[in-house]
Amino acid sequence: QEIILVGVPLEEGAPTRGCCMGPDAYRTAGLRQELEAFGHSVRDLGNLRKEEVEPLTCGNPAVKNLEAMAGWTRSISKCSSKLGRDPVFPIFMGGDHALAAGSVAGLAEAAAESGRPLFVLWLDAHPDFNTLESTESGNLHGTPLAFLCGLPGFDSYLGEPVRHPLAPEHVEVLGVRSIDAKERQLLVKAGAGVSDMRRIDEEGIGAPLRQFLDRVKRHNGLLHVSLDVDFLDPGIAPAVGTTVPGGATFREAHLVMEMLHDSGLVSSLDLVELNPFLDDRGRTARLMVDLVASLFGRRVFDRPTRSF
Ligand code: DIR
Ligand code: MN
Ligand code: MN
Ligand code: MN
Repeated sequence: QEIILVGVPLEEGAPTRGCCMGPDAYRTAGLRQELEAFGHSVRDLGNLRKEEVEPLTCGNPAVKNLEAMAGWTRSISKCSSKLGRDPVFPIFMGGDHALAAGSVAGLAEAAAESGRPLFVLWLDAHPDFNTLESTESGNLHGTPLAFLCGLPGFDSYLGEPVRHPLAPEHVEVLGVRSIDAKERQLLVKAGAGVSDMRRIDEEGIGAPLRQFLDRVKRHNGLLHVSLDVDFLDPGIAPAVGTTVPGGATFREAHLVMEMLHDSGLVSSLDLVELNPFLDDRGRTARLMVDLVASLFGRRVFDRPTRSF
């Protein structure tokens, strides 16, 4: 299956500038060459641009860059709904996590036509489950998952409500260690799956992931993975504006990617929140490329097939 790289130089959702350089950092770190080296065919479509939109306002004065958010969501979702209908594997190279509002909205449309349910694995220190009303920071990268689950108040993003909201029970947020009070209420009420760091410490990161993958498999689902750099511990991945201590280790992160590969279920990927301006000689970008390699089958030894 051909891998399609799409650059999305969006940075208006994050509090710190610099995510606009993310797509080129992945190119410089050799994402394409790494995948080609073990036999995948890769096409890089270059970078998307945001659409111009009508003037937009909302009731919460804290909200920042709403028009940019809407312009990006519309252009990204058009691209991703097209790619979702093709027999390709899209990788969206961000850009901050606001990107996922567009990538997943478009993929959800394509999935609805295919008749298969779309599942989403959100690898992140944060659940990104704020609404335009609940957000205190006003940074819209904290909102895409609430938007995608169909919470109210987001009509400005696409100019209409999201057409195919995710079923919250088809969502798993893995790695959470920072949440806002109202965001927690919204997330619990919606009933999306969450595995926080406490659960990962007690059970190991493989247990919640295996349960989720079993569910995807039983439903014959498509699986989108949205990987936020801050899922990783800041000690190994400093290039992100919103570091939170206590993140996934090198080995946990690779295990997640290897299990995802073995499941054969993953159909699309976001790489988000990389801020090359904050990196240390490119090591975060290179780690992200290595994680993608694990997701696409790089391994030390083959394993006996496990039935997921
Ligand atoms: C916080 C932080 N919940 C917010 N969110 C972040 O601003 O809404 N998401 N950093 O990645
Ligand atoms: Mn995020
Ligand atoms: Mn995050
Ligand atoms: Mn179901």
